[in-house]
Amino acid sequence: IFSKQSIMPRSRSAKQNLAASAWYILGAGAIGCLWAASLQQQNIRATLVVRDEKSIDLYNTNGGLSLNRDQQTVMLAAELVTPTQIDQPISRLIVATKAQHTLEALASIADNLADDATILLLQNGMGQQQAVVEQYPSTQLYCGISTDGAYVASPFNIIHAGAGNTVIGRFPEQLSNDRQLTALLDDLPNQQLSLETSHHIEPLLLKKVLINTLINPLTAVHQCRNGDLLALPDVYLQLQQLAAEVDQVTRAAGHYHAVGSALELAREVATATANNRSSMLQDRQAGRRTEIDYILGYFCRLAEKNNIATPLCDALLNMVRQWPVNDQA
Ligand code: KPL
Repeated sequence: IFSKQSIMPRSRSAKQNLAASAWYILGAGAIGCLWAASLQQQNIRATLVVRDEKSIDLYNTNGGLSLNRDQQTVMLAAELVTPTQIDQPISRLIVATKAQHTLEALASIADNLADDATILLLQNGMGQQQAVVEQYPSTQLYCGISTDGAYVASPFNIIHAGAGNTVIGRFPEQLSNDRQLTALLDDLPNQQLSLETSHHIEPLLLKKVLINTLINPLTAVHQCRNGDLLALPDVYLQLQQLAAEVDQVTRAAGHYHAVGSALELAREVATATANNRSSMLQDRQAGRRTEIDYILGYFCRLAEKNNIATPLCDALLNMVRQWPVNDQA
């Protein structure tokens, strides 16, 4: 592979950054590669942890990590390792796997994970955050909620199609962590990506999972784009029923004030992302396991806890869980 120096001339402060310990990244999908590339562009070391040598071969064949942004393609050299090749303590870790793979991915590098490591989860879904807190209680956990649109055109070729922003906050929320949050942002690709901090990440996570609950399963079931949820009358009827069930759940759980009317939220997002194929639709069409248990499943568990009947939520959950999965996908 080419040397990093030939790709990116470094500034003095960049050299200092490169001397700092690397961010390790679990999950070499669109978001993991986008962040690896953006970190490298900002001269912050990034090491992608991949499952096996096959991924390293694919990376080498591609000649590195290619990022297309604003109609320009840059080639970058991230480091790639498999879990068994890691020979240093990991003090900074980004998890960009699918929600359901979080614990398994963390377990693969747990021997190297520093007790007080900073972990940043860049994922959809709800439930995995609490699981990480319970299994790795002495780490510093942060969550990022992103509206960046990125996809993998082919292995290690990433298209950053829609520049969004990422809001990052401590999980569980903590008072007066201003300095830590600001320091974290300085250590992240804040010149390449639009990053913000929040002291109240939990309502934002809830809102995001609510959006995904309303949009993703229905678009995946009907194999339609987000905007079709409003345009197709039969599908819109289901969206209304789903939203009514979700409102009952958020009211009973005391979250309604934080998230508001589900139908309004769904209409707003389906309009703004009308042409998108939701991530769950993409997973279904590619034969990948979906994140349903951490999206709609989260609301079904909340409904059960609060004794609310949610027939449509339950039916959709069962239906999506049964889709065939190709483990090679
Ligand atoms: O986050 C999304 C997803 O597809 O997972 C939305 C916001 C629904 C956009 O497609």
